[in-house]
Amino acid sequence: MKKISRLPLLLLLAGAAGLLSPARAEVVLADVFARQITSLNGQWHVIVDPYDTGYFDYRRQPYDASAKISGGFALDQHPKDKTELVEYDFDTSPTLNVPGDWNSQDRSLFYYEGSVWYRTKFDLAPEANLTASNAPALAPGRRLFVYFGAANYESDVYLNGQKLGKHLGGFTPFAYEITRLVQPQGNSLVVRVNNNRHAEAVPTVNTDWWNYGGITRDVLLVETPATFIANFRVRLKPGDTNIIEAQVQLDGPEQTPAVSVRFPSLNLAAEMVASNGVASGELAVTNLALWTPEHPVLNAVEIATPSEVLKDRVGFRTIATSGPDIRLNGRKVFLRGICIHEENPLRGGRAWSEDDARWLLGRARDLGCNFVRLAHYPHNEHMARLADEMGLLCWEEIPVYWTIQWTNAATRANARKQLADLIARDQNRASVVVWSVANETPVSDARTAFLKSLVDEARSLDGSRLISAAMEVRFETNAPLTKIVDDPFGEYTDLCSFNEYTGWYDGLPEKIDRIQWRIQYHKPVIISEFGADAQQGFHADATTRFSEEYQADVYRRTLPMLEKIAGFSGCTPWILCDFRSPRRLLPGVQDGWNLKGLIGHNGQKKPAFEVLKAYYATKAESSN
Ligand code: GCB
Repeated sequence: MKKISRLPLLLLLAGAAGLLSPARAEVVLADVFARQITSLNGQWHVIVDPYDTGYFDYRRQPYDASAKISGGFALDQHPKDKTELVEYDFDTSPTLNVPGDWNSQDRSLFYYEGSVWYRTKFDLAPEANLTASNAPALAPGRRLFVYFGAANYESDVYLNGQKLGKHLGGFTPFAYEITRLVQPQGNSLVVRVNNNRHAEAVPTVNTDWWNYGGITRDVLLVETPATFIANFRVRLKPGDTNIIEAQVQLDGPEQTPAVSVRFPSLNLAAEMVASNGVASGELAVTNLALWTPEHPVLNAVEIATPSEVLKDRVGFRTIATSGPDIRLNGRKVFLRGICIHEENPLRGGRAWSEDDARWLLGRARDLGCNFVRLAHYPHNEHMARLADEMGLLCWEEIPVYWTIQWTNAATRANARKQLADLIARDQNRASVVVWSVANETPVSDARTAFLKSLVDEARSLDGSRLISAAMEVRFETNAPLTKIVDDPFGEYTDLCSFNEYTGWYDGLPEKIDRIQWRIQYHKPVIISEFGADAQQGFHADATTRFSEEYQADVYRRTLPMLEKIAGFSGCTPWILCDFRSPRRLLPGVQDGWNLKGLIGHNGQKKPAFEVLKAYYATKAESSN
């Protein structure tokens, strides 16, 4: 059992316990690593439950259908005596590390899709400090939350036998209040994580990446005052680089407290008063050093209420398009990018830690990138935070991938929530310049209406970034050498981005040299994918599939072909590293890996890495 020292007392101006909102609704807790947190990461006991025995009774009715849970693993029971029948036991069950996907931790779970129950126990107070068994777990007026960075895909969360909530979506954070449920000692936190694929889900059943299941990111206890800063946004006022706009969102009974926003190193501060739990203000600034990939200037910021100070480091920059150009701080920029999956090929499995992020972004840096596409779902928060520090622009994306149930209202609500939660988490990251709402979706009216609603949502939540999606290219059968980009959805995006696989899915590499382009949009063109599979270390001539020579040839021919496109403003070839995919089954070659990485799954670079690196070096030089 984890022992956690008593959370410190703090005098508060507001927050009678009786006014606190009840647990069970999801709560926004942005900038979570800067808060008063206690990690619940570590070994959790797990029960692999392919039949959902712990969730449903034998009539297939969920045990948690009513407020009082009627049975099942959520109760984390032990027999009271030798006569009682209890057919599970977390204490004697094996353990898995949290964070971590189950697939890469236990060979028998490699292909597993279904439910796994996780349980950890924690104390808030060491035994010696307890004077009575009913001693309060928390100091008066304090609130406590349990926060999950992500769990894939469906999570049912229970504390001490009470349901906190159900979360859908494998890549965005969620948190629940546990103020009234938490005990000084012996708390049982149980999570059923289910990664079954569903047609109506986001993503749907068909993807070209591994369906890693489990609690894949940090789990934290977060303590706050009664009224706390749920989120904040500081950014340049659109159209004016001499004004910083600040907005602070509070959660709690105090709706009108004083709120200050300070930038100590800039000698700037604004005092505001919240109204209905939201405070807004502006700070005039002169000669602000803007964030750029070359000089990623981050400024300390402190958001304060009478009961709390939340700190962060933020950069300021502008991003806009002008006809076929992308302008960063008003200067034309070429995006030297690469796609990245959230996977650490060396360790195997989902990437989640700051070290993983450092490794992945470090390799992008080696390649000469100033841009990364974090495909195809929200990556962990460390990625954008580190990109802020390293000066890497980011494209962030939600898993609206290939086919989705375009007319299903629940699917649309799910996609919108994932988008909103991503924006809420990363809206203060200067590195993030693109919100992408989809990848390679088939053209239809229903799909375009679905995606348009996501664009509207992104613009209403954050109109300060570019909105995009990876679209597809087509050609007429009588003119296979003319590639056409005329997807009607391109009307609604700021960038004209598309994936293009001439030389791999379409013909041999020599075809690349003969391609002409017909692009309907007068917008910056970003090639969001191109590439070819290569087995690291396999050598042959440049027409032999899966050889390093073939892949390098595709890169050598594609780059000059892209230069012919009017408005060509950048690319993110597919992909930095080989990654696991259950669709890639060629024995002895793929064996469950998509081999389009510029780095193999042994960490070795393939020759195409150097081809792209040399190209990016010339692009970097010509932009100086
Ligand atoms: C694509 C998809 C990407 C695949 C890639 C491939 O167009 O967007 O998810 O992994 O092609 O390797 O086929």
